[in-house]
Amino acid sequence: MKTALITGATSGFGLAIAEKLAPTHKLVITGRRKEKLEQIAASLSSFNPVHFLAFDITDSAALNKNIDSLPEEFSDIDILVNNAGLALGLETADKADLRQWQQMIATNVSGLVEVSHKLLPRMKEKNKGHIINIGSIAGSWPYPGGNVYGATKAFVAQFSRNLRADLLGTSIKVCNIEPGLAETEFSVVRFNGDEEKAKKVYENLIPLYAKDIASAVHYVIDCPDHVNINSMEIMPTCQAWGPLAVSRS
Ligand code: NDP
Ligand code: 8X3
Repeated sequence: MKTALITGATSGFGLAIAEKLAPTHKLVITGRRKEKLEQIAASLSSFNPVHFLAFDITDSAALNKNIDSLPEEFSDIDILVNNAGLALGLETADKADLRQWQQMIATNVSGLVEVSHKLLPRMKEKNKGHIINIGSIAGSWPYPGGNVYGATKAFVAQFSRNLRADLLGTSIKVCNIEPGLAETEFSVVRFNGDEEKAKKVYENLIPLYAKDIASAVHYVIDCPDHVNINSMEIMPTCQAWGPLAVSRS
């Protein structure tokens, strides 16, 4: 049975991906909220063994210590879902909080890179593995206030493609999933716990739900060995591009 490690599995996409994979995979789930991880692990271990690691992905020492502590049964990671991430704020660049920018870079870029760097050598040694990064449409399509968040996801898109280039000739697969508007804890986090403001983002529309992204991950994993889905951009039907903006005097 394959083992999947899912970062950021305490809510949203990561939790839905864990629920989707639990019946057919051993799981390692991670996040900062230990109590949530405990509950989720207890519930999903009715299917197959689940191990949780509670650590902050921006803390390099904690990341290394936790991954190094994996019991033998879970140490061979076949599928890495690099999902942990966040957007903070929606201010234009001149008004943005520098610490929020730094936190997004530390989580969405440095954390993702470090977990990948940690697990790749073993995958290469075994010549097997699948890295699924959770990017965003914000990595391709700019919007006001997206500044550093979108830039972190553009990094994830190019990192995914460059991993493919480096891994050519191996059996290791890489995919970047790029969701659009999806209702999770994402906007509550972005707006610093303001639930009312977050709710408005999804008002009078049908967004993507976490289970939609879990189905996409399941599809990507289920493809035959010779098929690599490089990227998958997913929007709710109610979302599309508008015209480029112009400023008139
Ligand atoms: P949620 O806020 O529901 O989930 C985010 C997850 O990331 C949580 O499990 C959280 O766990 C974890 N996380 C955040 N910071 C850290 C950290 N420093 N260390 C460890 N874990 C961390 O949002 P989503 O499910 O929506 O987001 C998942 C991914 O999807 C993110 O990368 C996001 O950018 C991306 N995305 C989201 C979209 C959306 O509209 N919802 C659209 C496109 C992409 P904990 O708090 O326990 O640490
Ligand atoms: C989340 C999607 O468009 O709100 O990555 O940035 S968006």
